Amino acid sequence: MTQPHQPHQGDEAGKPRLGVGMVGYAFMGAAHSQGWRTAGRVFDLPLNPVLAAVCGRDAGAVRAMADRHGWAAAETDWRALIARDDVDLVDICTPGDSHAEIALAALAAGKHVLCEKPLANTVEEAEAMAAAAAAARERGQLAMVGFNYRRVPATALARRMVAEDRIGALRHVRVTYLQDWLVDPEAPLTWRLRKELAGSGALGDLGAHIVDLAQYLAGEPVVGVSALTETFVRERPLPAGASSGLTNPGGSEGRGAVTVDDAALFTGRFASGAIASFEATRFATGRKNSLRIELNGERGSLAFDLERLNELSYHDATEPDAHAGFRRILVTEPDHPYLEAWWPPGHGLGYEHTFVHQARDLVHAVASGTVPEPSFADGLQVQRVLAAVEESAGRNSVYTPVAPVD
Ligand code: SOE
Repeated sequence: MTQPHQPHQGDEAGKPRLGVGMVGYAFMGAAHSQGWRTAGRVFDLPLNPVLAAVCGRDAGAVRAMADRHGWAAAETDWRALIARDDVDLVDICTPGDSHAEIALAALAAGKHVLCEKPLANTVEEAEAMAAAAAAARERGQLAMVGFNYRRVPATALARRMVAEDRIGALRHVRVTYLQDWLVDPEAPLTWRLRKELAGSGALGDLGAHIVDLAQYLAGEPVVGVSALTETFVRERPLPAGASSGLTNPGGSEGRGAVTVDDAALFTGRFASGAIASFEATRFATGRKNSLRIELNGERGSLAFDLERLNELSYHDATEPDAHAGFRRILVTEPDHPYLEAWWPPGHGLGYEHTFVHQARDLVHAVASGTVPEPSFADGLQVQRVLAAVEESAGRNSVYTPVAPVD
């Protein structure tokens, strides 16, 4: 095991350098590249993130991606990427089946780690990763999970308002994440529909986001669930070429079995007694990337809709009935999370900015040595909820307890 990697000194920005090595280069790889490239140009960061090397199996494709997104080098072996001296932090953007192996190797090599969600494909893998991250923390290394929706300014503001006790004791959380890219029964059987690669379907892909967001905003863990899952289309055409998981540029060759859920519905209970409902599906015809969350408390409510991500709805129940009601907070002001560094007041942000904020927060954590959130322990907590959902669905919707992470 090598010593924790110290950022290299003296780059052209006059700040210590944080060399980033990324494994995986499809949709999430492009999103993370944008985050790393932009964070230091918008925010005044204590370290200068440098796009040192990107890794993928297809040499030509990964080289082209490196050139397009500004990575200095391209590798075809992730172990070689981890071993590079100019890589201080390993960013994992691969399908879930390789998260654990790469993260454990990177931590053992003394690197910091950012891992895309869901943390792993199984609770066992997530437990090993959380344990390795805790041990690495003692050596000064940090590990974070990429739940990027925490980094929309409006959701970060909602968290701040809950923490400031602006809605009082929490009663309900209502959250849905709806997409429709599988409605067509001829949509290809990409890696996202294969359990051995993706772990689960809509549950791990979309459900992981809403479980994390619900727990983050509530400020407490889900302690039990009751669930229902469904696979509507059980066989699909096999993709012929490489695919980002959402499209099928290469055409099709034969058919194969879908081995994950298409949709997951579940109810949950928080430690405080608040209750929640969750819906994650790839079959919500007409819904492209619709994530909505509402929290109802004793003294107020908050509601967020990703399709209107520069807004947060707030109802303050302590106001006189005559003029109380939901009002729209335009989350575009310098007082709002992350917005002091962007555009003049009133100018909004989009999906890609969440990855810039993620990079910003991780760079600050590395510089200050504080555990970044969501940590691998937070990722494990989500994984336990997902596993409980599968267990409950398998048992036909009986209440299933979840042990909270310490
Ligand atoms: C596909 O369903 C997907 O790209 C997810 O994997 C992402 O995490 C989400 O942000 C958008 O949709």
